[in-house]
Amino acid sequence: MQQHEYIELEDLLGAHNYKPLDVVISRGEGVWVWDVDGNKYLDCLAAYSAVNQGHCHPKIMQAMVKQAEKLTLTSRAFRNDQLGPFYKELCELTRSHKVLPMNSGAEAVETAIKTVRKWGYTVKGVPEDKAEIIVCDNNFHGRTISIVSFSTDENARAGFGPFTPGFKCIPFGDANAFDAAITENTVAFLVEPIQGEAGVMIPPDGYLKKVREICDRRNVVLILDEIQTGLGRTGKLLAEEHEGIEADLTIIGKALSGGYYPVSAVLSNTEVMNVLQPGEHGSTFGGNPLACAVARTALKVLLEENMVENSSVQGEYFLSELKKISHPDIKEVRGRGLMVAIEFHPQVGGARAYCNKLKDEGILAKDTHENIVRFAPPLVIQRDEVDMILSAISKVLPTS
Ligand code: IF1
Repeated sequence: MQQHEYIELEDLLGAHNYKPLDVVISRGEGVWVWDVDGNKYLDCLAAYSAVNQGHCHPKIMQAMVKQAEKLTLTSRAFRNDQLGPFYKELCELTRSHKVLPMNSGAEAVETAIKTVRKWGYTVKGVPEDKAEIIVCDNNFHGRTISIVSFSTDENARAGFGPFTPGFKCIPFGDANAFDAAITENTVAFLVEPIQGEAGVMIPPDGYLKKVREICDRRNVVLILDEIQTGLGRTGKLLAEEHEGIEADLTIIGKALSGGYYPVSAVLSNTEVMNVLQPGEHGSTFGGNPLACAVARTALKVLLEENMVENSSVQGEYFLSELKKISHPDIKEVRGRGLMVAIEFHPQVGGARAYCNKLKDEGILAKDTHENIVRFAPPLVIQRDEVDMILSAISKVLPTS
């Protein structure tokens, strides 16, 4: 089949809930992907940070095949020989006490919401059905009805009501606004350490430290959504480390499987998760042996191959070089580790046009919120490959 035939099939038979770039990818390896015509691209999206370990990491693939030949799914009605070791390795790595394994990121976010509500009623003493969770403007935590109920992005929520109550939105990055928004019914604060979809929005230094102190003082559970920022993306294993704090609940997903399988988890380093009793929550595939085997190896290679350190080193280089580019179209460049963004001035006509030009230069990147292009390549990227991104960016910026 020709590239256009794949595109026509997708457009004819698929729901139009995405508007992808017209590139039909058929193979991936490390930071590289190839389309059906054999054109090679450097992947600067890494499947929204689900492929931090690089496309088709051989060791994760081997772990998946080995486990798939033995046992894939038992349901949690029985135990299996991968779940306990997965819990142990994940808890040791993240200094957590407990893990609740799920599949998609949104499911893990919903799990955290259910858990803190129950904690509010059974431990904090909030009246039944009165629990409030504070979230931030321009948040992105997934696409379920309850999650889009607290989205401030009309694109994500319009037409999907009625919505789930019990959420309050405050400005991101403002610790005083958080303190002022807390009531006696507030059970938790759910926030991304860096807002990804919003366009790599980095809060002021000390923000999360202040939020941590307020949560301690006001008996509010701090939930950090590290589904995108976690597992090395920002140059630390978890983005919370940049502020030297620990969340009460941490949500991870995406790169937890290196892109091989939907694996997510809620990590708890306090007693919050103990409120859940048998039969109160679960999922058919949550914690299945294949997911656990894949995740164990995905975590192992992340550490063994120093991907977190590489994210910090290459990210610092990438950002420092980007900051040297002075061009009237560029409003700001920002980032932490290999979570980087270029914000263009509105009058340049949208970042999508830049993504199409970058594609012609062999770089795949994704625009967000009209004027921002995100660059989040796999954490295995090397200096010469970062230089290829930089040279492509310089090429596509019109000579003033
Ligand atoms: C799409 C965005 C990114 C996430 C954070 C939870 C989830 C995500 C911080 C839910 C998922 C994905 C979803 C995907 C595109 C992508 C995305 F553009 F939508 F916002 F990365 F920025 N918390 N993000 O980033 O995890 O249920 O998807 O496993 O929906 O188009 P999920």
